[in-house]
Amino acid sequence: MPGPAPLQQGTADGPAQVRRERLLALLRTMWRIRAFEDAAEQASQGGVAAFGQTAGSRAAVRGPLHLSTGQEAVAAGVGVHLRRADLLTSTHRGHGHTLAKGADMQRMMAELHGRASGCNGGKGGSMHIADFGVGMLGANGVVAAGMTIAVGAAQALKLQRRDAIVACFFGDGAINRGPFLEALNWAQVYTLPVLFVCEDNRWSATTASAATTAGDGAAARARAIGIEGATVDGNDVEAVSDCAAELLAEVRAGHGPRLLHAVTYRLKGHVSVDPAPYRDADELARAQAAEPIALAAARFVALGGSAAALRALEAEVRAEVEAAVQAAAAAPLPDAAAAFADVQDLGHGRWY
Ligand SMILES: Cc1ncc(C[n+]2csc(CCOP(=O)(O)OP(=O)(O)O)c2C)c(N)n1
Repeated sequence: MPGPAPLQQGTADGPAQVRRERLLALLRTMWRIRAFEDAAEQASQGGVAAFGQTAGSRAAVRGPLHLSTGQEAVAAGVGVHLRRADLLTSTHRGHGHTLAKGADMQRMMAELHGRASGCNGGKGGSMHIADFGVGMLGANGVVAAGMTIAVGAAQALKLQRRDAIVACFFGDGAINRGPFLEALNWAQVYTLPVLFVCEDNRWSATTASAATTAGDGAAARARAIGIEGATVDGNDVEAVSDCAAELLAEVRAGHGPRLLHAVTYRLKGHVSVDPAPYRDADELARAQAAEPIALAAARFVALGGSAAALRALEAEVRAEVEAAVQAAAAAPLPDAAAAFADVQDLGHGRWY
C-alpha cells in the first residue's frame, strides 16, 4: 500500500483544515465500524462449531459473523457520498456498509443479538440485515446475489424517475459468478444509475482470489462491456472518497453505471470463529501495517490534527458501541408467533 499522500502546500492553514475536518468525519465512520465489529466479534465467540472451534450456545450472538475489520475505508469513503434516498445492496460482510448508509447502530446490534428490537425484529441476523428506512435493501448470504437485486432496484428508480442511485457492494469472489456479468450487462444496456463497488479484500473464504481469477480483475471486466471502472487503494479513505465522488457524479448525471474496484484486505478470518491458519503470517503482518484507520489517523496528525482529538473520538465511539451491546443484551427476544410474520407462506402459522 502507498504511504500517506503529500500534504497540502501553502502558508494558510485553510486547505489543511478542510482536509482535517473531512478526515475526522471519515475516521468517525471508520471507528464506528471497527468498534462495532470488535464488539460483535466478541459477542459471537464460541457461538457455533466451525473451523474447529468449540461449540457452545451461550454466545450472545449466535452463529459466525463475517467481519469487515480492516475494510472500513471502503464503506466510509463511498458511504459519505450517499444520500438518504439512495439505495444500497450489500454482501454477507455488510455491517460496515449498513452503518455507513446511516442505519441505527442500536437496532443493528439488537438484530445481531436476535432481539425483537432489531432492525428486522431479530429474525434476519447479521447476514440478512436490512433497513429500508435508510435505503439499505439487505445483506445477502448468496455470493453476488445482491448485484442483480441492485440492478432491479436501479431499474425501478429510473422508471419512477426518482432522483437517487443504487450503491452495490460485492466481493472479489463475486466477480467469478454469473450474476456479476448479468448485473453489469443489464445496467449498461439500460443506462441504469448504479455504482458497483468491488470490495476486494483479496480472499474468498479460504481461497486467495488471485489464484482463481483470470485477467485483470473487476474494473477490466467492467470496461470490456463498456462500463467505466477505476481501481483505487481501498485502504486510503481519501482516495476512495475522491474516486467515489467522481464516479457517483457521473452516475447521478444519468451516464449509466460505473464501477469502483477498491483493493483492501480482510484482517480477520472468513468468519468470526475462523483463525485463518491457511494465510501467510507475513502477508497478514504487511496488511496490518497498512490498515486504513492507522493510515488516516497518521495523516490527520501530519496535517496538524491533534492526537488527543483522535483518542477522544475513539473513546466516544467505543462507548456508543458498548451502550448498543448493553441495550441489545437487555432487550427481549421476539415472540415465538413472530416466526410466522413477514413470511410468504399464506397458510395458518403452526409448528410442525
Ligand atoms: C453462490 C455461493 N457460493 C458459495 C458460497 C459460500 N461462500 C460464502 S462467502 C464466500 C467467499 C466470498 O468471497 P468474496 O465475494 O470475495 O467476499 P468476502 O468473503 O471476501 O468478503 C463463499 C465462497 C455462497 N455463500 N454463495
